[in-house]
Amino acid sequence: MADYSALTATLFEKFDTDKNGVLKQSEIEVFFNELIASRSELALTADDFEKWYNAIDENKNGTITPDELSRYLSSINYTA
Ligand SMILES: [Ca+2]
Ligand SMILES: [Ca+2]
Repeated sequence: MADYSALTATLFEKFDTDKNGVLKQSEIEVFFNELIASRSELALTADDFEKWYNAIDENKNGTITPDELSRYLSSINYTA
């Protein structure tokens, strides 16, 4: 499995605007919109956001940690 830690750190640098180390929905929604635009094979639409977010938020505590995001990036073979 590829190492997504550097990529995850880059994405947190970009999207964790309040710098608290986790991503809330409003922060990662920007990334979601980029995925809709750039990864058509994921077949995502704006309506899927809630479902998509909950799928990444494995422990369902309402925020995305670097570990959770890293596993998601791996699952879709994300490349920057
Ligand atoms: Ca944050
Ligand atoms: Ca979580």
